Amino acid sequence: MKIHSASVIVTSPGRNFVTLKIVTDDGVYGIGDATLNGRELAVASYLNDHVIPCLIGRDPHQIEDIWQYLYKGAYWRRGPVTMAAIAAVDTALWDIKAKVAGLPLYQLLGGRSRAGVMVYAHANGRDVSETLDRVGEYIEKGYKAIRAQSGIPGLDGVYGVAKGKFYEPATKGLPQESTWSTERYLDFVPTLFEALRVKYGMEPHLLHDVHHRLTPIEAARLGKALEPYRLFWMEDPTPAENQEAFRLIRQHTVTPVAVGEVFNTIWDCKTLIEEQLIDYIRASLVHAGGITHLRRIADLAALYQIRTGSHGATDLSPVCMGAALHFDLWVPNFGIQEHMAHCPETDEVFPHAYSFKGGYMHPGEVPGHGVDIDEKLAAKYPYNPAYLPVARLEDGTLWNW
Ligand code: KDG
Ligand code: MG
Repeated sequence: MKIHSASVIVTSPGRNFVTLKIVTDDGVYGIGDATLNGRELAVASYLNDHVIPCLIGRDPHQIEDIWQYLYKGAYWRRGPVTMAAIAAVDTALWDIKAKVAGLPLYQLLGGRSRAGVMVYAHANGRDVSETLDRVGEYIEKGYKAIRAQSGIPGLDGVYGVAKGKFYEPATKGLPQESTWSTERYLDFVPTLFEALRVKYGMEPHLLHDVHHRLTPIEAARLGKALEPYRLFWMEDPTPAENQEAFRLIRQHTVTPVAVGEVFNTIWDCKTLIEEQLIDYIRASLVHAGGITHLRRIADLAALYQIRTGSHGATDLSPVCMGAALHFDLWVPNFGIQEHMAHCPETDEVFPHAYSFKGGYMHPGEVPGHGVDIDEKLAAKYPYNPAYLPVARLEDGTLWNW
């Protein structure tokens, strides 16, 4: 069996997605997500101009060799563009292998380790009362775990809070700017979680995303203040380029910490894992080199009782979601999976076998990863340039969004 051709499909059914399709000379095809929010065309070009020519004629079953070839062969290692491109190839090849075997992908990874994949939903509101209502709606729908984000008095746009019906940070035109105040945030967040625990008790798992906004000592203070509300996790408290900074957070608080949605490789989390500075690793299939690399990260994490909690925002396409659910069903040290529902247009372009029931998702039993792309429909939604926002402090200093 040989790789006959490969193509990149860029489509915008509600938001932008980049998808790689690899076709074999037997007519079997596989697809992989290559979406890098706000920088989509860089990955499309990397695939079209540099990766696809190297794939033609190769044996699609040699997933490991192709991964090493693309990683080591480029000479320039790591980075979000390179690793998203490699991830797309890897996911498409696993899809092909599972289709040829006639098995759902999780069976090739070692079979299922659990009955379903616990997912967390996103609840957000302009103020505490609206956020409380949204959390209640997800509890009604059967979710066991919910992330809560709220507007903060005195700040215009806050990360994770929708202006309209759906939260979607990437917008048309140049990047939107919002104002950030750590002081206002730190005073506010414990009041949100206190209200949530008073209303819903201790049972639902509650999560919160700090989105890289704090310094280590501020993160330590927040973690300590949130301890009475027993969060499932506090996410990305401080930018994680400096992995050593988490030592300080760890010394001060027992609130569990989740990090890694912007990571590309095992090297980004080596210290965090080996020194047990985090509790959940959030690296995703699409941004960390596909199944082949994510399972190396998960295996390293398992040595230190760190569990997975993969990124799953709407900018990770249904293709990533489907493949991630197979991974999650298998991975022994699974923790939780993020799931932000896609809009109906996206779901139509990417027909999928995965489903949700009672707080858990299941990838389905069809051969492969169970997600397809309707190319005719995809062509009706041309690329729509959009940027993620930036944040500035009240005095105008550029901050971490
Ligand atoms: O593209 C950026 C988003 O995926 C990110 O802001 C979402 O932080 C995020 C999350 O936890 O889902
Ligand atoms: Mg996040």
